[in-house]
Amino acid sequence: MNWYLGIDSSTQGVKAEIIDVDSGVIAGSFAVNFGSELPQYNSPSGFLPCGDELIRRADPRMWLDGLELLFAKMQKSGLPLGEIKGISGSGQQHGSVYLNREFFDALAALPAGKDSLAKQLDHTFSRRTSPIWMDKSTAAECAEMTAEFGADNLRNTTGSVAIERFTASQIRKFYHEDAAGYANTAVIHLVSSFLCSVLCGKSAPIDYGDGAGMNLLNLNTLKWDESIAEFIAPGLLDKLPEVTASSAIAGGLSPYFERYGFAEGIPVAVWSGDNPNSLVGMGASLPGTAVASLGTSDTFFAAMSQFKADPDGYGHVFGNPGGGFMSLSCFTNGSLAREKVREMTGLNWPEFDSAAPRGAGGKLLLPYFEAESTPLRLKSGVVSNFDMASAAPEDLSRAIFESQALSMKLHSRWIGDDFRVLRLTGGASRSVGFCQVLADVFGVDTEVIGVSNSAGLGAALRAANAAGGYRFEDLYPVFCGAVKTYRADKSKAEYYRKMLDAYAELEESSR
Ligand code: XUL
Repeated sequence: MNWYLGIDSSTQGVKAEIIDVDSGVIAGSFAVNFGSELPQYNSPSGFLPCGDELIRRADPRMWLDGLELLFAKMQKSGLPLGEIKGISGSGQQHGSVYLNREFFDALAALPAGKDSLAKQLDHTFSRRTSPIWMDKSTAAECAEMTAEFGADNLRNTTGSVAIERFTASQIRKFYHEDAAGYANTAVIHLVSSFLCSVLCGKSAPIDYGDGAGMNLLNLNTLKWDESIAEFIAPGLLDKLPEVTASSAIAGGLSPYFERYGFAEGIPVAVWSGDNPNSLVGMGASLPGTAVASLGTSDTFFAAMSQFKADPDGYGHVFGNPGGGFMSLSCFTNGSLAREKVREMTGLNWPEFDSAAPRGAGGKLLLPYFEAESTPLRLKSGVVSNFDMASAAPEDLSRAIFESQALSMKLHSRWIGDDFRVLRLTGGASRSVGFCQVLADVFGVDTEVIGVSNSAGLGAALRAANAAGGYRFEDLYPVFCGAVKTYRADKSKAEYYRKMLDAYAELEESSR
């Protein structure tokens, strides 16, 4: 049996996908929810409640207990975990874990200890809580980074302008607020490399995929940028793990995990961030396929062979686990906005979804029900070129679908439009009306993928690739097939060309 395990440590819980590459099936899926299954961490949504809504931190011991609970569930299922030939994983991006110099010995001593991972590593945290990607409290540090290096320079070096949730500004804030805690820190890991270290029983490297979400990795050289690191905090370069390709093997599985039935020493491939893993899980790491993940927020990402940054500064560039780079743009007002507009119509979802083709064209809205990240709008405020209050329900349905698709197209032009297929995932990929509009606006066939945990599947596929030598192009048709295809209606190409200009003008007028 050739089984490979992908672990996905996300904001609200940790999941596992075991793939069987011989039969081409998912042999097992498991999940732990932090809020309901680890209530002692008082983190119902995966982070510690905080009066300041800009601050979002989590207790890293919760991730360790979550991992062990997950392994216990897998063992209890009776699946032959000893058959697993390799492991990799996915971590929520940007979050950081601060460890003192005792971390290294404590990792090596894990197998001999009787206690849980969280107990054995408890004394190794030099910062008790980890800032996660939802934290927006580092505006001052981002301003300092921009003043020092310039937005364009940061973007062309690290792939992104200075971003609050990215790790560099978070490290600088920690250094400013707790210089002694920073001095006591021997190594700073990402969520991904921290958990990989625990699996291997030694400090693991950060991969290019997740490392690029730190504002510290020079994407031209694929090395830590010394001048940025030194500016962020003194001696930071010495506290960063090595950086490496996503296909590298970090080490063998620590004998600690034999207690769950895993075979000792099986290869553990370096972990990556959830978005780079999703690129693989969506079967999109090879150029030619773009992905729109349609959730509360929408994200749009695609493989890029050459590094180039978004000239407007909204998009990000990360390493692509399949080689080269990937783009990522986040649209805050995704399902959040679709839902608000639906509520205005009084229709239920199926009615709202099917109404769009009957709506009048030419109606556009900027759906900023909340502050938006692409394009950056710090304050909420919906803008439209028609009277939304008196509009017919079908007009509103068409307007929101077309506007969101046009915004995605406009803000993904910087990556080039050489993709032939757009793959969709997330809740709104069940919306027939929206999927058809996306196909027509982009002018490419649009496929819905039947994978619900693309990050976990991507990690399992990466394990099969790195540890088993399987090629992504052979794995994709087996594990990432489309369940539905929407053909682009080419007769609408001219209309959408004009609408794209109209949308760009409306957006410009809202600055
Ligand atoms: C990407 C980002 C989120 C997290 C979510 O930049 O912040 O997608 O990775 O887990």
